[in-house]
Amino acid sequence: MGDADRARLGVGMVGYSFMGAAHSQAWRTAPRFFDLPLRTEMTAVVGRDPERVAEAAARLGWDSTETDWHRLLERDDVDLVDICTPGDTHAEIAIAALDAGKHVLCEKPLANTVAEAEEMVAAADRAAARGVRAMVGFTYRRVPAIQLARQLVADGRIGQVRHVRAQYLQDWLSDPATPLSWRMDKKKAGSGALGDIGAHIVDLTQFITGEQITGVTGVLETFVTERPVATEFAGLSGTGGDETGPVSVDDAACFLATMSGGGLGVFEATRYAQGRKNAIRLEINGSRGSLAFDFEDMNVLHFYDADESGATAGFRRIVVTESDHHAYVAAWWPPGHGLGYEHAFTHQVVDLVSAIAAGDDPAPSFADGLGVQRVLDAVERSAEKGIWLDV
Ligand code: SOE
Repeated sequence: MGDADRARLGVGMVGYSFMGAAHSQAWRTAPRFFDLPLRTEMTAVVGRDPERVAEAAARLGWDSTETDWHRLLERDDVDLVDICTPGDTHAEIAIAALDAGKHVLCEKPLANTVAEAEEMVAAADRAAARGVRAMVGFTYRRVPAIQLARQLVADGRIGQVRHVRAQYLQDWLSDPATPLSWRMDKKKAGSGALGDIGAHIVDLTQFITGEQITGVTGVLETFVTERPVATEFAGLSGTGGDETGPVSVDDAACFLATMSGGGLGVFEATRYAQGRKNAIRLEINGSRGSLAFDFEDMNVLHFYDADESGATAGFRRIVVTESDHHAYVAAWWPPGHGLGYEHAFTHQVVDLVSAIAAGDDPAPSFADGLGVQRVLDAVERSAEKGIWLDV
């Protein structure tokens, strides 16, 4: 399709740090590798400091800057607001944007509380009635191996799900000298490892199995309760001075879960797994087979088919890079050449833009985000009380 045939979709992004950079890369790359149904433009990026946002715009490829996100809602050349800010701002920006008729892509977790997430779902429902779309950014759904895992479960290849073992392991807080950032501040982030990375494995579990988590019992732990105040912080690292401040969120979260299909889940999210940088490890055991995935080897899915027997039966290592068979792969490289962290963000843009053009509600929806929020909330309440709780 030629550019002239496509309607324009102007994007305004709020925030330009780690997630903002990942989203910028996706907005830049998606139209270059995929035949998008709309002509996306990186219209404006928002940040409070005029010099820093100007530098970010030049570096990340945005056409203009604003220092107040409200301005995006007044601009006719902005059709979609992409929210890459800490969780305490999600509800206010998303609801205002949707009510102003702008499509919204919101980083995960959807909100800091269930109440905020419920208001966001109400705003998304109001907007959908006017053809305005909302999506929450659980990007790992768009890893080709995860898509294949979901397909195999849907096709009945592992039968009834009995066990889910889900871990999200990082180690960037292992050093007590790593300074404070918004991610360690409950007011800004809502929770720690639980909401930041635990949210991903909750979403992936529900996405792959097509089931819901129905009950949980959890424990949360903060191993280092006081850290240096940051003099600078970017991404997941920074430097601190002599002054220290409190860590008000969990460093690690572990919980057991019951699933709607009758299976059991064991979940672990931590920022203290030395040596594990971004290990999302999933193993699903069903009545007919098993699946295993590790994001640190993200182009591979392991599949065990219990119907096979004999000397060669065993886990099969599937390299998920075949353009004829694996989601998104055809737009990229020849077989075996592999994708990385940023590709899932590009796929997210592709799916969102396609849904907007088709007049469909994109997934994961704000309602999906609320579902995850309810699980996180139940884990927190259960950990506080030391009891089992229904979601
Ligand atoms: C930090 O733990 C983080 O950046 C998460 O916030 C992201 O969602 C994940 O993709 C990578 O790790």
